[in-house]
Amino acid sequence: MKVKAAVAQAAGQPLSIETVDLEGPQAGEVLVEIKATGVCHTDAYTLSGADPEGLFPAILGHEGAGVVVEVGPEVKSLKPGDHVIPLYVPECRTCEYCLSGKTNLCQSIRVTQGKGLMPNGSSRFSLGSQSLFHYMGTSTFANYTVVPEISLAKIRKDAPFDKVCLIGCGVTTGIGAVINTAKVEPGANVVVFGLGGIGLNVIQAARLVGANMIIGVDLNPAKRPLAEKLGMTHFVNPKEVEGDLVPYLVDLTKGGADYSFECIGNVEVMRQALECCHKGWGESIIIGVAGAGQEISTRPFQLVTGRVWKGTAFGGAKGRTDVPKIVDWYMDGKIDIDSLVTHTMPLEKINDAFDLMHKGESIRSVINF
Ligand code: NAD
Ligand code: AHE
Ligand code: ZN
Repeated sequence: MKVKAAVAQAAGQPLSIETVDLEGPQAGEVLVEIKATGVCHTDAYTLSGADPEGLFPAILGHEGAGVVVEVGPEVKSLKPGDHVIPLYVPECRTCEYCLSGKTNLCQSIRVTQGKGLMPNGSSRFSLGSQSLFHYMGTSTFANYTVVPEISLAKIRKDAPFDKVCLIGCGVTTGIGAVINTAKVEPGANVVVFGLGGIGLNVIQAARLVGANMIIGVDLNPAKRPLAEKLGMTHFVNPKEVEGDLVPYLVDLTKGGADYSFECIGNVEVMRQALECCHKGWGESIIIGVAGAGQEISTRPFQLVTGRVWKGTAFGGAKGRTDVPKIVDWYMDGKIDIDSLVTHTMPLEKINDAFDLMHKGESIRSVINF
């Protein structure tokens, strides 16, 4: 079938809106009509050329929601008409990782997903004679996409696509990092570096679990009002701090953060996030994605004296199990997604979403198809 898609032809170039060909779903695959998709910083990261797994030409996008149109052979859990959120971390429920009880990182299709291909090693998208790569197993910057069955969370039908699409990445990542990865307890002091789509969800989850101080750190003061609305108790702009940021944060928290979260992708900030943690027990969670070749460093003494460095992908959430519950939380008014959608636009304007992100003017732009 012919579908409308934003194609990333090459690193560093704007997306081009094209009519591309999409083959029907093969065994274990599902054709989904995408109704809405958010634009996450990771899409910009891959488009920039900084992603070692970045492939071009590709159809990016991994924060979508839509409706099942057709299922391929052997698909058992979904049928046409079901409402779904595509998952860049699948949940097969049979691999060693899924069965371990220790991780959400299902590995059953990770190799082909990282190569921009469906599990059988081929692409469903093409433009003329050129095959196009899938992205993160989701490719939501198209009005129709083909996704493996194990990469789809079935959600309730009354949830609005243009809001719950953010549960496909930003919301689940930030909330899950607090609840699943850090397991922040009531009364904890939390420092959040980066107040974008991810950091704001860390903040609203920290409030939800009853954290005490929720300190937001961002170079952009325009991020402050929404962060306060979602639960931030203190704002720190590193440009306004006299001297080093780390001792400033240790003083502010009277000994250091119980938990810190890096939601930027900056390896220097990752070090600050670890080192502002409380001696003996403070845990720092890396969420931000750093560019190819970049590395983190600290004095090993920081870890010897009890600080803990962790990372999290998709907030440690098992998508098919946890995403429908997070949709319920939104529908029950427990979490705020509406405030995070600062801009909406049609697919034709998707490059504006990247411009707004780079200028620091948006939290999430949502593309409505
Ligand atoms: P965003 O662009 O919306 O937000 C980033 C924020 O960081 C901005 O508010 C910006 O002003 C601030 N910032 C930049 N440099 C800073 C600095 N040196 N000090 C303080 N603040 C600074 O991005 P986002 O969509 O929220 O994504 C954040 C990061 O999380 C990205 O690296 C993204 O790739 C990553 N991410 C990871 C996962 C995961 O599963 N681990 C999921 C989604 C996104
Ligand atoms: N491909 C990059 C890493 C990108 C990355 O870390 N992706 C996160 C999700 S970011 C969503 O906005 C993730 O889930 N990673 C786990 C995984 O298996 O990809 C690289 O460095 O190669
Ligand atoms: Zn994302």
